[in-house]
Amino acid sequence: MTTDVEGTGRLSLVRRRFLRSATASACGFCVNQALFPSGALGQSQLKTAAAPAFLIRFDIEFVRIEPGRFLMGSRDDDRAASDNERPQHPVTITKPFYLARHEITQRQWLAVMGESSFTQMRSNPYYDLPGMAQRLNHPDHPATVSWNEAQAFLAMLNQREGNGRYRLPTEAEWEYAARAGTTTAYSFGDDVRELGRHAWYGEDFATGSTHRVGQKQPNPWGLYDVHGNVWEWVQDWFYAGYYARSPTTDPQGPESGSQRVVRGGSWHVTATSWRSAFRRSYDPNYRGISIGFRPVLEIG
Ligand SMILES: [Ca+2]
Repeated sequence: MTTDVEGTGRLSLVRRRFLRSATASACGFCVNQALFPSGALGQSQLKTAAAPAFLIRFDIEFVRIEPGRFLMGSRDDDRAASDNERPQHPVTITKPFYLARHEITQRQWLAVMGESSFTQMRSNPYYDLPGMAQRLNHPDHPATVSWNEAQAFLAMLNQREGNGRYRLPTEAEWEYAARAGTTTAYSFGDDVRELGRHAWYGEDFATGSTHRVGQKQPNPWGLYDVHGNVWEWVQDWFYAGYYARSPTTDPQGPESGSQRVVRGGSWHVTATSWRSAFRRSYDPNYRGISIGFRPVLEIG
């Protein structure tokens, strides 16, 4: 059974649908048990065998990201860039890791947390616009939650697998995976006219909303909705001047702060950029209608 959910290639859409229907459950742990009836697959196998190119836990598909080196941020002569994206600096990611292929959906949130991601009041007043809640509330749309709520979700995964390997990506890991080896403004190049093929973006509040994940073109490493749909929380505190002092190896962000970083832009028009290097921040308690997350599963 485990060979069905791990491998060196990509899962076919048919296969993913089969897995989803075969493992549908209100309990994320039950999903895992269904997929791995002998218990928590993973810990021993991950230690003794080469980590596969992808795997599924809790009905979340993870893509293996190889270690490497990249230029983080934007060049000094990039007129589109904000000051907080400079200086561009080399960063080395020393360890492979898994990153969710999609933003966490409301269906996945419900399965793990046992309640809808929209149970709590929204920090964003636009949620109360006519029709907005109905447009946002769909099982395969992203869960829009606060940074602290994302931590609770990850703690639940860690509790259930008992290995402490689920977390948000660092800001450097996020940009490394989003760029996927590219040095251009977007993971598909520099031409903003191509953005609509890769991202849900720029919609108004009267008719727009999040969208079902995975409908646009993925980036070169097979990650969907890196640009747009929802902003994605990362682990780091935000500090505008951090790049001037950032370590060059596995940077973890500032040691303290008041806001957390979000990346990638979102579906609505007030997101001003969807570039790979663009940075923005929110209070970790902010629960909006356009910020979600995709988790990392560390390779032990
Ligand atoms: Ca996104």
